[in-house]
Amino acid sequence: MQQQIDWKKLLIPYDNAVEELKVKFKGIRRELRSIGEYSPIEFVTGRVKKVSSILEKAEKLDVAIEDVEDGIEDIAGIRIMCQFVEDIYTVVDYIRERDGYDLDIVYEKDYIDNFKPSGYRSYHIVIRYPIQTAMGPKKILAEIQIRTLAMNFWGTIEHSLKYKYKHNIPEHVTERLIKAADAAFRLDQEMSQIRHEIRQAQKLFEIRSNTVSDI
Ligand code: 0O2
Repeated sequence: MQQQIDWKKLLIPYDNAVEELKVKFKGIRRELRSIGEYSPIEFVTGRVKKVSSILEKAEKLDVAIEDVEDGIEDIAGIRIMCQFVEDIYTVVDYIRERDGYDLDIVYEKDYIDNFKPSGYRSYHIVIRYPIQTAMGPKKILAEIQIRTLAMNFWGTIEHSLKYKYKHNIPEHVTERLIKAADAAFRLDQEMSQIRHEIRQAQKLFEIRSNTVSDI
């Protein structure tokens, strides 16, 4: 007989993990900017998967409901957005440096070098993250997705189209999406070529804004 799951209770540590991880990565940005350094992190978001999505994914992956905590790696997920592709790998290095300290890396998936047939690009790191619960310490799985703003723009739109078409996006839309993913990646490559100029301009603009707000 299928075990009754208390989803509210099960998801509390995941909620806490998402909040903690968001604070930690936003903290890196705040720290770097406060000392006048460039931050490879533009912004951070996070979410806990909805129960309906957990159940859907469990069915897709053939994971028993009582095994979802081990079988589904992205119940807790955070997304780190970067300006440039190079920044993604800087953030990956930050995370690798933390391996064994406040998180354990389980594995990494580079969907930038190996983009998906859909056109999806992003860097994924699955971690085990220690969390303190009222019942004691617990290590949960979480997925960190690191991507550029352009990759995020594409991913968000494709995700909503998948939702609209219930995963059966019409062929002509799929073809457009693949072209759009390539165009977004070309935009990232073009921006990378002039990233030093962009960064200098942003720094100047920031100094000017700070001076104006000081008046
Ligand atoms: P949600 O709503 O974002 O949580 P696979 O079976 O190998 O294709 P798998 O096992 O689900 O993929 O794991 P993977 O590759 O790590 O992908 C997990 C998450 O990456 C997805 O979660 C999405 O957030 C994102 N993702 C992966 N592929 C695509 C894609 O083609 N398009 C978009 N927009 N996002 C993608 P969920 O559970 O699918 O959705």
